[in-house]
Amino acid sequence: MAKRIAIESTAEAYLELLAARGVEYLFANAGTDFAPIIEAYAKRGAQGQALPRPITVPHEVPAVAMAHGYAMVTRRAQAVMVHVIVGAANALGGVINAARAQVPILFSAGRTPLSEGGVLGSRDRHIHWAQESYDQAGMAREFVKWDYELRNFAQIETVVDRALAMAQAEPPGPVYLTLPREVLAERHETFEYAEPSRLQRPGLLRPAPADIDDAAQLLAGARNPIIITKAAGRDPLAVPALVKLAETLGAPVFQDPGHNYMNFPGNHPLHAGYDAAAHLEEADVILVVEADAPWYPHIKSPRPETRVIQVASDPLFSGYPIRGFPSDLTLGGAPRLTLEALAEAGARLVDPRAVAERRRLWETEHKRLRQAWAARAKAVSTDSPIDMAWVSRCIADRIDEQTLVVNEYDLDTTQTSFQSPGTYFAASPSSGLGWGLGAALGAKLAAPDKTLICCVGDGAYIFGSPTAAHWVSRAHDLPVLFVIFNNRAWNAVKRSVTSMVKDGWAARTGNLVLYELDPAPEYQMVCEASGGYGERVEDPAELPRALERALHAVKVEKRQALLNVICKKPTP
Ligand SMILES: Cc1ncc(C[n+]2csc(CCOP(=O)(O)OP(=O)(O)O)c2C)c(N)n1
Repeated sequence: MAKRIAIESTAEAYLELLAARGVEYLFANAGTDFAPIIEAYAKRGAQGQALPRPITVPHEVPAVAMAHGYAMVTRRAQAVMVHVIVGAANALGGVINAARAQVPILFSAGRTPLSEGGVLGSRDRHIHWAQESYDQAGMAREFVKWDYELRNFAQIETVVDRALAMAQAEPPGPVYLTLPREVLAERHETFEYAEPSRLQRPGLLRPAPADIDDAAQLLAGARNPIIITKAAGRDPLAVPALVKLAETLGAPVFQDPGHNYMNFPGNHPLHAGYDAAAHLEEADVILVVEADAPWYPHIKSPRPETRVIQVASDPLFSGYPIRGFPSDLTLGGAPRLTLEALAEAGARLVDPRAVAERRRLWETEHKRLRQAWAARAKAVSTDSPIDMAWVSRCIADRIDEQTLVVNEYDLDTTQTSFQSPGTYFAASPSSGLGWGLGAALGAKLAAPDKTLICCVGDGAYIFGSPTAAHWVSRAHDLPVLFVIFNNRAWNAVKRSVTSMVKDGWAARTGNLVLYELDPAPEYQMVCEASGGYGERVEDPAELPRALERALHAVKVEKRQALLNVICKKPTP
């Protein structure tokens, strides 16, 4: 059905269309390029017309991360708008994260005015010359599924609908739209568009039945099949399908250490922990589900005769220049549908006695692991400075079905046990630091009734533009509990030196540079400065009560909280 409305500018038509297409939020970090957008907000606000809610985010890193966090919870793309080339450059790390995590975002930036005079919106500030680049989208092009510059009013419906369909079609990802000021400012009186959109994105695809049969036969005939996954849970409905398949085969499911979604219930007897490498040699068939790097060939590989089946929305990880993992059977399409089909076909082929026998063995291994993990936390529970395993255990003890956890680095997932899909989210495989704070705020916006716990290293916290993030929390009423695992160091950097060269110069001399974060600020005061609850925690025995106090602030007082937990510092 065609809808016709009165408008005043292209910017107004753009906002009308975003709202009509279900974009609820515009995460924005503004500049002079925003003048027509801000004008249109004022006009439509005065007249009570529909708008994506404007969310000011005073740094681009949390702005993009908020859109990422919102979309990873809802699976719906929201809009981000930043200021021309400079804002886009600040945002780029977040765009890379969204691309590698397959999260849809309508990323946009103003474009400096095209004309030097004569048109409404023409250049009128000194910055308007230097802020032009030859190819504004070029800096992001490798990491977006589509980019375009809005050229005129007539194409706006096509451009917005194409942007949203491209971003949300499987596998999803960010798209990039640049918006020149004069085009946005152009005067118009009416706007007509189709409602609902005439450009619906494609539905989910499934592999051909013959490929499913081949894979099911391979899996059902295996003596020791194992499953490795990193991001199956990006689609919450892929989780029950994975459970069904694992049960059908009696096969263990290993989470990649960098898993960024809840993929498999933590208390399920076939949840086999995080170390598939230890079992690669025994496996005769490996099913890799949405895992970009299921093992590290430099350290350990499966036996050459082991058959590998890869299941993913984009099983070749086509954005990666080099990726050499074998795939004897490659199943594209929606993992949810592939896994269901494999479970169904596999059920007809398996030997139930062999399945029961394998399940018994893995169940024993599951219990052994859980006991070992619990014992480890207990063993360090009184250590001072605090051990990160103890912090993780204390947080895990306070996670209920109403809790969502965002983890950028230091929460030790051996201490946690998530049962429901969509309750745990970690950094993108690209790991551009600074994602956690914004992602947690975006997730809270998407799920206001949930309790959000955001776990970050002190390094990750600094990268997340904390003053901006805490400002957003207060300004937009998004109470989140932030827990800093404060080891006064970039341990990841330190570890990389000693794991690459075990007894090299750095290890022998103890002269390890570029990894320390001392002297550490009183991070809790940064949160307090934006009206939040802040506490520095040094006593391991006090940690459970400190968490209760912080959760009280978040849940009852409805304000953000930050625990600055002083952890063991890695030594050279
Ligand atoms: C934007 C960006 N810059 C640098 C890095 C490299 N890097 C990876 S981990 C890390 C340190 C993280 O420190 P912290 O959050 O304190 O966790 P820790 O390593 O101490 O456990 C750095 C600097 C990165 N991943 N992203």
